[in-house]
Amino acid sequence: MAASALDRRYMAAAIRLARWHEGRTGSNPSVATLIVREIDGQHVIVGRGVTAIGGRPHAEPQALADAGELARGATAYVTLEPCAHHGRTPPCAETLVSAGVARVVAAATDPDERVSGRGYAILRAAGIEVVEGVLAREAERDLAGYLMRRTSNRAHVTLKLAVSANGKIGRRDGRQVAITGEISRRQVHALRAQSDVILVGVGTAINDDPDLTCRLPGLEDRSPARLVLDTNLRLPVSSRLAATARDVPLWIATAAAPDHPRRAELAAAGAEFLACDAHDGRLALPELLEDIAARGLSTVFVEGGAEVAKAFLDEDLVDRIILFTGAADIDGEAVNAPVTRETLPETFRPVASVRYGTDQMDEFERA
Ligand code: AOF
Ligand code: ZN
Repeated sequence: MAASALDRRYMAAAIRLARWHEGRTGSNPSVATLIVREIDGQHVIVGRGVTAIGGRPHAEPQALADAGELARGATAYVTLEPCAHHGRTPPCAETLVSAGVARVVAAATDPDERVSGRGYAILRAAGIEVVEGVLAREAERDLAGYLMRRTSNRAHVTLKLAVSANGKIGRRDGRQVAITGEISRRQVHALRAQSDVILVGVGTAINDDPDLTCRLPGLEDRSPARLVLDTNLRLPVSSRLAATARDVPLWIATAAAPDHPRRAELAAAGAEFLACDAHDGRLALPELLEDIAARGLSTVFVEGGAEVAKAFLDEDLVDRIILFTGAADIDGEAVNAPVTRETLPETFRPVASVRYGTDQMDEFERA
């Protein structure tokens, strides 16, 4: 049986549920399961599960435990193919079989080599009807970081840019200027909370002296690691990034010699170092993204500045662009945005466009 409108509706609900633990499941993707059955001619959700904080238990056993005996003969909606490997618990595909579900509707296929296709095979071998690929694109968008890490062994990159109405991202003298408003600022903090790593160049770190934390009420403990690209170790120990390194991880990607004097000072402040190769004074970004992925981290949120944004774009390492466009111009000597809505590479297609007060947010992803 093909997917029905009802299947898409429940899958959409499962995808929303999976977002609940986005960014909090370690190296595991946050996925969700809904158990749905007919009771007195009505479809009812009888079990819900989302990958637990830290990554275990998986979504399926939690949803099945929630449903209890009502799982027998029901339909399970899973945003990712159920796993087929033995971890600390049996494979989720086998748990679904034991619980006696009649049907499994799935969105994305799991590229994990221990799973890929095997989860579905276990279900089918047990006589369960499997419908694959329902709202796959939507689920894959949320799982983009995990899927990129599994298929390409590198972290997924989102580039955030705040651009004035006349296409500038700041003043040339470095003096700070507000481009976007309060609603956009909060959206950026929410985006930070969903990421595994926030990345800036050392120029931005010195000039703006940012915290790069998530300061939304209730989400203060959701700040990811902050990573500074700092070829020659110029980040001052007096910077706010270094001053807060004991509370929120600070990583410095550098090509500086192991005995560089500032290294010991920054290390004493709590910073960690990622050794990088540099070519012409620029850090090797593809290798850095591989390093990040090897640490089990999937998503990098690039917040500037212009040179860093351009370097990621030039090397075709940007997977998603989030462009905030303010209503006002930046007058005088100003820095041109590396991209604007008008000059975006053709490889990007629009996926969302929203007003935040007087600002415009446009989201694009690699086609
Ligand atoms: C599922 N349900 O909720 C999630 C899955 O380290 P482990 O044993 O937890 O396995 C991690 C792998 O489990 C991960 O790479 C992905 O393939 C799968 N994630 N699978 O059935 C879930 N989060
Ligand atoms: Zn599992």
